[in-house]
Order: sequence, then C-alpha cells, then structure tokens
Amino acid sequence: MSHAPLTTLPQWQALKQHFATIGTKHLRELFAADAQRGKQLTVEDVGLYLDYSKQRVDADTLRLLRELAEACELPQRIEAMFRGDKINSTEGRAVLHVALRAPTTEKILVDGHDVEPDVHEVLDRMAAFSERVRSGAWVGHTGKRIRNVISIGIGGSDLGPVMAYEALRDYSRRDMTFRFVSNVDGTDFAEAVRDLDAAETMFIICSKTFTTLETLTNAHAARAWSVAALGDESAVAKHFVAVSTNAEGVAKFGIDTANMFGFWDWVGGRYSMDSSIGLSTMLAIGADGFREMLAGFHAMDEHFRHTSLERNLPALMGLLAIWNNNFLDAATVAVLPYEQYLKRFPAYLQQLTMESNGKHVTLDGKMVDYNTGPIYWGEPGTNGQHSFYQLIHQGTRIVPCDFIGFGQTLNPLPAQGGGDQHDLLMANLIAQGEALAFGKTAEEVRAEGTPEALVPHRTFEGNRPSNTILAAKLTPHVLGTLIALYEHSVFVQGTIWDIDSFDQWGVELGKQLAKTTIVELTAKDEPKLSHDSSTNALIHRYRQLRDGKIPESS
Ligand code: G6Q
Repeated sequence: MSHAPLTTLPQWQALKQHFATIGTKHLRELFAADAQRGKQLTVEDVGLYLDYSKQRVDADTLRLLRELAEACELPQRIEAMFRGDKINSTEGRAVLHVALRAPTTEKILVDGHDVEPDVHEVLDRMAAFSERVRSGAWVGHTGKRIRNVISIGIGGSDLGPVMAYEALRDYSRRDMTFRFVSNVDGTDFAEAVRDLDAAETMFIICSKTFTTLETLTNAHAARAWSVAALGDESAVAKHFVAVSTNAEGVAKFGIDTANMFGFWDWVGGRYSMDSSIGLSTMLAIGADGFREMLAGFHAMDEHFRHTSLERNLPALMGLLAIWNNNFLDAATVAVLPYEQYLKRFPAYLQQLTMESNGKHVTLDGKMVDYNTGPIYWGEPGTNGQHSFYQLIHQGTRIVPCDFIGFGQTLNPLPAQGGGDQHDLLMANLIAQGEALAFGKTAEEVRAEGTPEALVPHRTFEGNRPSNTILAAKLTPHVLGTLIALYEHSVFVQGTIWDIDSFDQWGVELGKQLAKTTIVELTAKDEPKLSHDSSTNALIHRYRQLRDGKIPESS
C-alpha cells in the first residue's frame, strides 16, 4: 500500500536542502568541475546508451534520489509487479504486461494460475493466423486474398499499434496496406476505406471491453460497408476478427469467437501492444519480427528487475524525471526522436505517461501535496527545431528534453557535400543538446560583433536539461527496449509519487459523460435542458446548426 507521505520523508527533505545548493549551479560549472562527466553520467545496456550528463545533477543528487527510491520501496514494488501482486489496487488487478513478453520457461502466477502458457497459446494462434493472411492462404468472401488490414480501436487499443506500425514500417509487408481507425468522427472511417476494395479488406476490431462507444460505432460502420459491398452478411466471417477480453460481446457483435484473440484483465490498455492488440503489428512485420520486438521488451524487463539502481536505465530516467518535475519545477517533458519512423512515438508516450501518472491522490486516497505526472509532448527532429524549440532555448520555462537517435539509418541517402543525410540529422540532435546545456553568454555574443542592442536577444542562458538516448539502429528489438524503458520509468515515477499508475478513472468518466448529451442532441423535439447555461446554449446551438436553422454565412 501507500508509503509514508512523500514530502515528510527525510530523503525528500534532504533533496530539498540539496536543491538549495545545486539548483543555482549552471551545467557549465558542473562540466567544468569534472572533465569525465560526459562519460561518467552514462549507462549502457540491452542495446541502449543513455547520456544523462546534461541533467542538472551531481553525484550527491543521484545518491539522494536513489535513497529516496529505497525509502519509497522501489525495489520491493518492482518485485511485487513481476510477482503478479495486485498492485493496481483501485481496480484490484495484477499488472503483468511483463508476462506478455516473458519466455515459456518463466512461471508467473495470477491467483495461483500460471499465465505463461495462456500467453504463448494466444501468440501461437496469432502467428498461425498472420501466416495464413500474409501467405494468401486466408481468402476473403469472394476468394480474393487479403491486401488491406484496418485495425479499429481507440486509446490503448490503438496508439500502440499505430506507433509500432509506423516505427517498423521498414520491416513491414509493402504489398499490404495497413490503416487505423479510432475516432468516432465518421471522417476517420470514411477516409480509411475510400480507396479500398472490400473483397480484399480485413478489419481487426480491437477492444479490451468490447463496449467502447467509438470502437463499436466504427465496427458497425465497417460491417455495414463490407456487407453492402460484398452483398452478404456471411462475409463478416472472412473479413472480421476481434481482439478482446469479452468473448460474449464479440459473439453478440457477430464475430465468430474462433476468430477472436484474447487477452486478460491484468493487461492495462496502454500496456497492451504486446498482447493480441498488436495483431496488426504481427500482420505487418510477421511473427518472427513480432517475437523479436517482444524479446527487446523482455531484455529491458530483465534489466529493470535485476540491475542495481545506480545502473538501472528506467530507474535513472524515472528518478531524473522526479528531480526535474518536483525540484526544478518543470511542468512538461519534450520527447524528440531524431528518426522519422518514430513520428507517433510522442503521441504514444503521451498516453503511457499521462494516463498513468496524471493522478491527484495517493494509493490511500489522500490528496497529494506535490506535483505528479508532467505533460509529455514532442515531434520528430529536425522538424521541431523550426517551430517550438525557440521556447525551449529562450523561453521562461524549463522543458527537459529526451533526444532519441540512432547510429544507422534505414534509408541511407548521400548528402550534398559528402556524408549521408543521416549525419546531418544526427549533427542536429547532438548540437541541440549542447546548445541547450551550455547556451551562449553575452560575452560570446558580443565577441561575434553583435550590436549591443541585440546582445540580450541573442544570448542563450543554457542550463536546460536533457537526456540523450542512442541505439545502433531502429529494429523491432530496439523498439521493444525503448518502449519498455519508458513503461518502467513511468512505474518508477508512480512509485515515488505513491499513486496508482495503472487505473484511469478520468477516462472512464469520459466514457459516461456523452451518454446523456447524445440523447439531448438526437431528441426529435427540442429537449428540456437542465445543465449549466453554457452547456444548454451549446446543445441548442448545435441542434440549430445541424438542422440548418442558422444560415452558413450568418
Ligand atoms: C488505456 C485506457 C484506454 C482504453 C480505451 C479503449 O489504458 O484504458 O485508453 O484503452 O478506452 O478501451 P477498450 O480497449 O476497452 O475499447
């Protein structure tokens, strides 16, 4: 359960005191004080290299953060998660995404039942199914092979698969089309299918609960579209498969449960891309590629479980995030992958981090008196450099950055003037971290001959913290390690903040709220409204706009 109130812990108080001295130190001073800093404050394991030397910390900060982690029983909490304890206490559930990527030789018990055989049974079924579709053995209602796969899901049943497909596109079947539909806005579905032949199109309906409004609405639209095009209700059997924990709901929708791939309530939505929710990923990159990705996740799981806090990548990332959030008072984190294939990675991380750690009470239900999860956001480099980096460099707020880059590109292109375009990309990544940390002093600006009036504008304060994460090449394995790094870093932060990182009552609320409103929007006669005056007026205005009662130009 809860640990002692965080801000009363002597270790927290010690960090506060320590901040009074180090908080004002510039990264320039920290680097000047230790010529080896750029080598020493790094950790490398399971194919990832983390340089955290550009964080505003010294050896004392790191020691105090580790002591805080011990006081918050991080090592015990890690074991509790891997053991299958019901650490998602508000939902009374185990948290076992790590079981989804563990080998068959491992035994992980939930209520006395070993879940590993179940996990591998589903993985094997997914592999057999994927092979049939990819080889053309599985044909559609008219006998044509499946060339298009549309995954319908939302939130945790969408963001992981979309991100993984984009990230691993280089490894995917180029003669197949993969699309993702999530929004209840009909445009999402309409645009996804507009150029497709229904006879060659398969839908994967991904919903843990199989009750989610958006997904079921889109699933019905998909069924209507397929049946209309193929002329027969029986086409559903060949063109629809489901991924869910709710067999009854799947059967009720009309999908044969023989074409359903299950998972379990101990897999949280935002932690589910390694379960059958990743079926589209497996169809795209094949079963071997998918297993390689799982092996990457597992390598990071093992690292997290067995490595001392000093060298533990997710623990370090998590503790540095606590430092930046609670002591440097940084309200946001920018995730900046210098890899176009990771363009959806920041969006994926937004859910992982913000749905997990956007909580305001402790495990015991007490209001926290410190900030919890920061806002995550980001875009691939170098694009962001030409827009929001200005604020990161010279704005009034501190935005800690995670730079992510690779030694080798999957698409080498010779650059004008020598080298490869990839060198240009990575030159930018490295230079940005350097500029953020060290800035440019007024003296340096003057020495360049800058007119005095412009000196303040061209001065860069620096001292802006960042992590740099490097790997050799973006492969399924590396993607797995990278995602697991963030998953576990989120867990570390949630443990320190003493919150339940695995529930999502705010999302549940969202699922309820629209239910009353939809009745009022669709009522035949003007409904009697009893909301606040703004909500009443908006409902009224929407009805008028929809019904053309307000001319378009008024
Ligand atoms: C994830 C959340 C949420 C969920 C979606 C879809 O952790 O719970 O994003 O994944 O609301 O839910 P279903 O899979 O049940 O449709």
